[in-house]
Amino acid sequence: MSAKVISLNGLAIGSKDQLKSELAAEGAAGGCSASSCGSKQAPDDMDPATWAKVKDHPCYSEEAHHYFARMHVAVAPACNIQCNYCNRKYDCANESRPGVVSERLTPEQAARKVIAVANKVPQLSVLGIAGPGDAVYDWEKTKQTFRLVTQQIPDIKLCLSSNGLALPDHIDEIAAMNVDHVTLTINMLDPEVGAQIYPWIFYRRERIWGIEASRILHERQMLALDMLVARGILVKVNSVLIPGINDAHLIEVNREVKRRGAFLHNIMPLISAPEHGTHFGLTGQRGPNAAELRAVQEACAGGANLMKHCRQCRADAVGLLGEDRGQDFTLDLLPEEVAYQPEGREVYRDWVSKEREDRRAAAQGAQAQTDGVVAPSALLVAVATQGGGRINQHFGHATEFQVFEVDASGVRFAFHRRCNNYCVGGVGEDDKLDQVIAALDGIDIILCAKIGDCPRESLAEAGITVIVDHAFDYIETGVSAVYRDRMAAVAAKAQTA
Ligand code: CLF
Ligand code: SF4
Repeated sequence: MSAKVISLNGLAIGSKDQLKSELAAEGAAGGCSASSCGSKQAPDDMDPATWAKVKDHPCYSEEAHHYFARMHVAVAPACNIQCNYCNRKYDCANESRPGVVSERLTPEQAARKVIAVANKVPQLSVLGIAGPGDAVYDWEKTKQTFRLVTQQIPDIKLCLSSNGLALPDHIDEIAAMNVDHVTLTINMLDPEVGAQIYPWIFYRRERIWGIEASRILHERQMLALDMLVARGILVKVNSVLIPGINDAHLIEVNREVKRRGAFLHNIMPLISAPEHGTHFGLTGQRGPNAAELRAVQEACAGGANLMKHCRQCRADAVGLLGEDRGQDFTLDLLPEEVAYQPEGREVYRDWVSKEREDRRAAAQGAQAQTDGVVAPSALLVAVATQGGGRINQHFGHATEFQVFEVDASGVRFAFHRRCNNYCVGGVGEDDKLDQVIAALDGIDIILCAKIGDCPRESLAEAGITVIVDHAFDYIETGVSAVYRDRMAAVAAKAQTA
């Protein structure tokens, strides 16, 4: 562990005691005052070559998303299909949240932006192109961007997102460019289902409508998946869950993409509102609620591994998943010329590699203490974290909580819950607290670095216990400890009853 606290763009790294003293100083300077009222560790079943590909990719490894950042550059506006959940004026809904227009970039502008971000955000490990159209249909711009960036930053991972229709035409170039990760959005196997999602496709210079369009799209998507897998490229399949259209069908999709060798399946909730101007938004097609999403995910158990930590980020997102620093790097803020400075990323990687070993050992130690606990039920523990795999955020500053399920067999990431931060400028706002409590419905315990008396009491009234004793511990260590304490209390109560 490092001997002193280092701050890398807001992520304080150092020993727990050092971080605690930083917190005390910060609290004095304006943290929430008491008076104001989102795959696992290196899996044993993963071969070393695959682990080497995913260990620094925040989307392909749940563990990596605590440490590494991705950035998207919006260089690919053109698309060759129409999805009923997409309005072309907005970001591609396959890999982004519709609603905010991206700043479109030329490949040269994009390369300048990536280098500027790499110099300022040492966590950066992946460059993804996710639209705002289709990164493979708009191939020349995608290819040129990757070429310009890798000339300067050879170790950056390249990631693509596509609907798959054009992908077989570019498979050899994709493989030759060392693209290790490709996301295919596959919402159906059955063209009858597809016809309810896609009105048309543009294929071989022709616009094709209806079931025939979906039949071609399905065949091309399966071909794309097979070709990528055959070349050793890791494929994540994204599926948009559309209640009443493909919810039950996605279980078949999950089984089929597993059979064909997909690495991960990411089932994303449809985001639909009239103001997005999409067909679904305008016709009242709703997205699933959290319980419906979970039910489909649970029904997929035993099939392709599920990604559960997706944040449905924008086509120009920058930063750790769950944060978006895109507004810090808009074109007008970039220098005209920028040279890559590799030192920050190198120092950070060295630190991460030591920290990971330490965290893994701590998690194993915590689990060893938990072994033998008789568990009447699992607990859901929400963690306020700003990265690094630690419990290191004030309750009032959290704009999302990562929720872990824990029982006697271990600690697992379950899902995340978003909210508006309760505390602004050191003052908590009651109406925001009500929203945060609603967002945390069903949670048993919150672990955070600090909280005021007022929100703690309101949360207790809602049946949620807040614990700060594990501030700056690793998440697994803190979650395991509160689980053991809770189970010990349950056992003691049973004995006295
Ligand atoms: Fe981007 Fe997608 Fe690559 Fe990740 S996002 S192209 S695989 S680098 Fe990640 Fe964002 Fe979810 Fe996508 S959290 S929307 S899964
Ligand atoms: Fe929109 Fe992406 Fe679908 Fe194309 S593939 S229509 S850009 S959501």
